[in-house]
Amino acid sequence: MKVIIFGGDGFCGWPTSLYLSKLGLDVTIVDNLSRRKIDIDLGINSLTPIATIEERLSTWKTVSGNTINFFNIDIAKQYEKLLDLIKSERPDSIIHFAEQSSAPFSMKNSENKRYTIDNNLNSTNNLLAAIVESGLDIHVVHLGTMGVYGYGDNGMKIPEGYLKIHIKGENNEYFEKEIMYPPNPGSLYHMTKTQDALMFAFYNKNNGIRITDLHQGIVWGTQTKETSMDEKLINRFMYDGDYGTVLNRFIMQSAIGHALTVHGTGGQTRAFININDTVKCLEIAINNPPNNNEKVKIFNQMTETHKIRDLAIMIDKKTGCGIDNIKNPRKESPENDLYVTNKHFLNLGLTPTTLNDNLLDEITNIAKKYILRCDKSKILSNSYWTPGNKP
Ligand code: NAD
Ligand code: USQ
Repeated sequence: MKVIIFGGDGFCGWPTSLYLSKLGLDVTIVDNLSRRKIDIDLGINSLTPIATIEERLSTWKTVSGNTINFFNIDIAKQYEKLLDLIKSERPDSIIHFAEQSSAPFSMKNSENKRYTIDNNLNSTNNLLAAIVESGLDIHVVHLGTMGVYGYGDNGMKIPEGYLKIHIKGENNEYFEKEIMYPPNPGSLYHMTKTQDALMFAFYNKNNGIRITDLHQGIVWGTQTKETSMDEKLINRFMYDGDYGTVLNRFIMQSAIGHALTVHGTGGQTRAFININDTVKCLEIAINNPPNNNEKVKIFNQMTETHKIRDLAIMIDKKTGCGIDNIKNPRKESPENDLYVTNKHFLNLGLTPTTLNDNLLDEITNIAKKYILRCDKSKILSNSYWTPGNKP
């Protein structure tokens, strides 16, 4: 099977590319390396030392014998290059990770707001338009987010994408309808994912493109079996206030004895998945495409839910680093529950990696190992959803 991975140099895309290459798939990466440029612009860095894309690919060739091709294309801007690539490569599947991926970055200032909308929506639309223009039957697998649903719905379990509703008619009769779950984004980044979902529904209805949209929770962890094969293959680990996600941030903070930066009371419940399960989910998704004429498949790609304060208590108990309840820089519910259905992936063979199994390993083998690379001045988030959220 031939697969192009858009955003294959990123935190989720890189381990997925190696995993699928190891399985024997013909893998091509497309990435404009914008994530590396943003690191330079923000003066931040991965805790783990990231090799250049050229070093990554040549090391992979040496350790695995497999070649991964790479094309530096900005898919939001370079439409003709994108189209030519799709026409010449003729992939069976395209995995689409290539979007600005941080909620705090998207809310930091108007430049970032405009960049995030422009980059993410044009990336997705260009990809879909190019598939239509190529005339090829390509399965698109997109990385969406759990945040399209908002978090928590008065105890109701969040379904996988679609909701059956009953509407009361004029004569008190009830009409049944299936709709997309109402979008409720909490940041401009999350909003781009809700707009992506609408584009998928349209191109699927109008052009019959086969699409799987994965509503992924917060990814934690760093290494997979493949990225551990050589230090030049190591995966990215962000801990800064823009790109570091909560659990990896807490893991790093605990390693340096920094009190855990819990926003508000930490009553927010979120969905999580380990990076090793992410790559497995991508394998499952490309092996189970929708049929022609099937509507967009939506899978919830998460394995467990936790309240942020419970995570902090768990890590504090293991490491004694302490907890700091700071004023929440975001506009979000101070408390929410979250019940999520994820039966599609479980039924297709996903065996979840749990936090309890791997948390301490991650603190010891990654955070403590690279502790000297940590820039403590980048830990606190300085992106505020509204001026009122400033401390
Ligand atoms: P990342 O920022 O590390 O990776 C994204 C990659 O896409 C980067 O390498 C970047 O250079 C590339 N890219 C961005 N815009 C591009 C463009 N216009 N053309 C070509 N390449 C471009 O992010 P990640 O954490 O690996 O996330 C991957 C995807 O999964 C994103 O769409 C993100 O929204 C989604 N996601 C991530 C998480 C998470 O916790 N990391 C959770 C849910 C969903
Ligand atoms: N939080 C803290 N302390 C911190 C950092 C975060 O309490 O130091 C809190 C936030 O206020 C929020 C929660 O932890 O309530 C999650 O924050 P996060 O930064 O880990 O996650 P988020 O901004 O939602 O974004 C991440 C990824 C994004 C993905 C999303 C999945 O960056 O790409 O789409 O997780 S989800 O959250 O399920 O929508």
